[in-house]
Amino acid sequence: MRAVKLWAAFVLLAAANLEGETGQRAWLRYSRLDDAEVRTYRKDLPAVVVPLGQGLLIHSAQGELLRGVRGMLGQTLRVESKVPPEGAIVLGTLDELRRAAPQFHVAVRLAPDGYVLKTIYAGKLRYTVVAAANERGVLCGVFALLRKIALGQSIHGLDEKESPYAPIRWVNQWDNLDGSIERGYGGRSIFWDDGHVRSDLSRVGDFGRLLASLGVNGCSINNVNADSRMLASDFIPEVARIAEAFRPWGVQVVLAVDLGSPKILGGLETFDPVDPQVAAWWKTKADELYRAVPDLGGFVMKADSEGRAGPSAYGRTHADAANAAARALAPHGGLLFYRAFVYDHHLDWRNLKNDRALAAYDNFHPLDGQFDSNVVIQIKNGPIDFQVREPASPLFGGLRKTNQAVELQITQEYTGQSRHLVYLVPMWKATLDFDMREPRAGTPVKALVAGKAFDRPEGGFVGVANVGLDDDWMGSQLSQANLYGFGRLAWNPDLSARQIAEEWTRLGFGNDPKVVATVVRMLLGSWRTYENYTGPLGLQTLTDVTGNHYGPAVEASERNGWGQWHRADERGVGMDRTVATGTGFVGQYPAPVAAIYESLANCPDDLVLFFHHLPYTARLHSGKTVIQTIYDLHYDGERAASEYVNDWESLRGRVDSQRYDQVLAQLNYQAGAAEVWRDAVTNWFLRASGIADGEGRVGRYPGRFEAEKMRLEGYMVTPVTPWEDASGGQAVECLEKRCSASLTWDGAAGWYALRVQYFDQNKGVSRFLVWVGNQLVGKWLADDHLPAAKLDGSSSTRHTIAAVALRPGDEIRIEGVPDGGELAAIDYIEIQPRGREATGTAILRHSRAVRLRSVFTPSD
Ligand code: GCV
Repeated sequence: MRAVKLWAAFVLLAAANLEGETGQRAWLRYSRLDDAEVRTYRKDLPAVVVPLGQGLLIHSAQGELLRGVRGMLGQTLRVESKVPPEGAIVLGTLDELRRAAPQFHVAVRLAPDGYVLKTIYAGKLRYTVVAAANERGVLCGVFALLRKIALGQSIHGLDEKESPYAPIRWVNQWDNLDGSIERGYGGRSIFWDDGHVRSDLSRVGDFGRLLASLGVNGCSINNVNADSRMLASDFIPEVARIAEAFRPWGVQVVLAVDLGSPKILGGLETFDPVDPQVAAWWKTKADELYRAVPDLGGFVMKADSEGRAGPSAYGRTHADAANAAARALAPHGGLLFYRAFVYDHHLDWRNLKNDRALAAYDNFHPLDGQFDSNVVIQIKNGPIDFQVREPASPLFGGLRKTNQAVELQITQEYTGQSRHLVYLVPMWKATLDFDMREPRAGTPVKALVAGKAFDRPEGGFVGVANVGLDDDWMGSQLSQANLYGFGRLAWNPDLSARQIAEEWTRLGFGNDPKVVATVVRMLLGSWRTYENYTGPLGLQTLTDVTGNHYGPAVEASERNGWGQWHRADERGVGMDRTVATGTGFVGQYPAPVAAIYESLANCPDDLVLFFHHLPYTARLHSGKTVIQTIYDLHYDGERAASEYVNDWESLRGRVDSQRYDQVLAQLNYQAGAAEVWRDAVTNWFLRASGIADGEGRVGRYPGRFEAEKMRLEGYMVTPVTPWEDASGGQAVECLEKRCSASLTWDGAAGWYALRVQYFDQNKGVSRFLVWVGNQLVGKWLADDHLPAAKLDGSSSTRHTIAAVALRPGDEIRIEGVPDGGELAAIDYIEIQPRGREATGTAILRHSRAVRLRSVFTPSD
């Protein structure tokens, strides 16, 4: 009986919490806990809070504590300025605490930003102490205390001490001053609009709070492809406003700067970094900046990369360039981050020894020891560019006398652009935990970047966040897990991917065990799923590397200077990077690591085609051939993606309706996109290799009718480029006002799902109507915002009509009504017996059906 009552209470409470949420509060929702938990925490938490000192961050910590306790426990703490003769929560730096409450005897050694949470008894009185080496640490401690409450952890007898793993925990934003964000998927810039700082910076404050809750202590506010205007004197007050919005959260502003600034902006004749005039310009500029923003974190610089100005213009080194700006920052305590993402994008692909992967190490290893002590080399996790899987960059092991930081990409550029669920923490862990065996075995990359391995003064973690003004910050609710995960890993890279996923799910969606188990399972499998259908075995993301980096395009990374090659041809696939016969990249690793990658016997299957060129018939460690593995993994990936829809549907009623619907629509889209990827890549390799799929799937699609083979009225057949992005390599497009494509059903009578694969270009909103005989059975708008103007795998998407009764002889007719430059193009229709179409049901029920009612007039 008691269990029934508890269950009923849980359901009621859950229902009360299920009204729509936008996602803007992210993991700081502070939703009301259930009554039993409220009772426990009210008992364990004193009623009074005592902030020690007048500091801005102490004030934020106090405010946050009040806000969190009010939200989760429904009570308002009393604020006192002195430790009272009753239990209290005491917040302060260790120095303040020693002064105000010497009787507490809190004596610990903490790194900057580290904190202690401690329950202290004075007679019968119980105090909860949040103390830290500095004010930011106090704020971190308060967020940690609130997190414990939200996660349902005991705060009864606290005795915890935490210090961050590394001093640098920064995010970069690639925001342009016009308000766009390079590789940003969560809307327009929170900082800039139309060439100026936004008048309303409330989202900057909100973002600062999210970052502070994770212990992130710096944020660069403009694109690394930097506009030199950032440093203009009349622009500095705009930067100062952003710094002001971040300041209460202890987040330091960082600027991306252009090495060419002394010439472009300063009017000098040169930007040669060793020219004394140039050095003087940097110094004057830094002094000016620090007068306006005394807590500026420093600069980040992209030079000699992808067309940016660089020291090579004057025959100088990267060390010359970095040191010139770093010396101007040094007197103010500022850091200069110099990006190791330097490579020649005009490489000759015909030369089999050329390899972009070599570039970072080749450029920076010889300069080890020549950088000033406030320079940090910012190194992407892998040697290429944020691909779906890369080995750890060998440069992490190649710098002994230079500070370094790892650059991880939170924004999902090559990993589905927030439209595909990809939880990146396992990928980052694979790099951070990788044993570089330098200087000795047992040296993970995280220890190298944190400066622990070679005792460097600076080091740590940088994440390219690219949040935007969208309510959900990232362009999708589930992508927030990556921002959360970055921050948690930057604080403590020893946390497991599961631990972080579980924390994030509980904080974001509550403690319902089914929600937690389901979401965590989806998150943890999602990288592998995406990798399987986009580029397994180390092939990297098989996408358009010189374009939108989104849909399938197997050959796009071949035969161009950008160098993301896989060298697939009719005999085999993979990039030979061995020392013995390839580009020699393997030789950049310390010898024990090189021994793993150089030999086929040791090289893990996951990276085998990154390091070796193999015939399609070669057998992997798994015992399967290369080609069969490519086929199988793409089918596995597509199947796993379609199962996410069912997984998520099982949470209906347990997650608030707004986020439930948004995530469901996203997962439905992903399931369709995964099939586009699967078909594109497997057909490409079938054509290249001439070797059939042992399971007979590739090239055979029962129930699929190509649009180009249907009866067409007005529709014209058109080739699709690349050919693998459309079934049969062709589609039909409508150059008239209205066109139709029809077929006569000659299958058995029964219930069927009709799945229309069409193209939703971003040039208009075309309409589609599906008729069976004279009956309209489906209609929708092509109104998604996919990153594609042309017909290809990026614009290809699907609409499913869940259950239609068909009889032999029925005419099925798809009508398309173009709009703007969008030509209502169709690839094919698939007719599947109902029951094999679980994902389609969901589309109709949850995403489109609702919209259809409002956008079509009854006469349609
Ligand atoms: C900011 C990749 C991205 C670019 C990005 C660059 C970089 O090439 O596609 O958009 O530019 O990396 O990290 O500098």
